[in-house]
Amino acid sequence: MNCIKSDILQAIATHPTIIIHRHIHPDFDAVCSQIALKKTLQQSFPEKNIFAVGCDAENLEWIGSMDVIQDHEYRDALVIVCDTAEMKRISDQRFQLGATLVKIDHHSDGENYGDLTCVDPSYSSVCEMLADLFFSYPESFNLTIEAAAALYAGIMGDTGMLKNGMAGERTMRVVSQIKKFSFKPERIHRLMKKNGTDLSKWKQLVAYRAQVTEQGIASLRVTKEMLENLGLDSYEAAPLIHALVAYKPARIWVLFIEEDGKIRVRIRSKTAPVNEIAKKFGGGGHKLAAGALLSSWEEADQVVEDLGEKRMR
Ligand SMILES: [Mn+2]
Repeated sequence: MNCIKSDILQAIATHPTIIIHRHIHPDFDAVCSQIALKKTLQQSFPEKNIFAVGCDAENLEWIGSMDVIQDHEYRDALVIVCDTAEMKRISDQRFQLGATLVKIDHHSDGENYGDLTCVDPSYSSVCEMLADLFFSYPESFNLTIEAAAALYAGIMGDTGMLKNGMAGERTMRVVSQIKKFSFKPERIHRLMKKNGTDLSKWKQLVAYRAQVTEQGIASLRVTKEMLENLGLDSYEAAPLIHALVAYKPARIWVLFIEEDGKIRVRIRSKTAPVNEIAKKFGGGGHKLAAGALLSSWEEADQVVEDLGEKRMR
């Protein structure tokens, strides 16, 4: 069924749990629409359970992180899929487990899926669609600064910073409404630029600083001091994991980044499952991509040691 804005609001209002998906290999609009919807629904419907799921997107983590949820959460849930034209491209195929499925997309040539299908190619982006929905029902939706910033980044992403011809009159109108929230566009522009696909800027750092153990575990430790020298914050340095995978041949890759007195670890693996070890250190994730927050560099050594033992078995 082709749906209108009020149908989306109705679907949201009548489900206790809402799980938001988007496509694999996410771009700005995919993750930004997902996070903006999650934050807005959390703020507007505090009694509901709201989750955003899908594969990790480290270079977009500054927008918001993904939730790791169990299958049973899908019972009675409304599943909303953002920015994804075809079902096979939906990240986390459990979207099918929900009670009701809604597609929100702006691609004209997609597949017709979902109990409700909201597709309108006249929008530049799904973020513009959501902004229009939120501003159409101000009594139902409460935006936060984080949600506004994510909507802004998603619109900037799909319109090429308003330069690629996708931005229309409505785009400009919602951008001006979003801008009433006091986020810093210059920070978003900087983060968008830094988190493009150009990994070559990290090549030397990986070459000089990464270590590989006999067991094939490549690790890179980014201290607070290194971050300062690089002029980055801990989120901006997250894409280093891609550079580590790209430039350091190994079986398992481990990136440690110091943040606020703790150490964020990201683990990627070619074949050996690594989520159990992430779980052991209070984290989680998927079989080949997991992470945790550690309290010391000694724990970081322990992670590398444990991964090495796993490899030997
Ligand atoms: Mn899009």
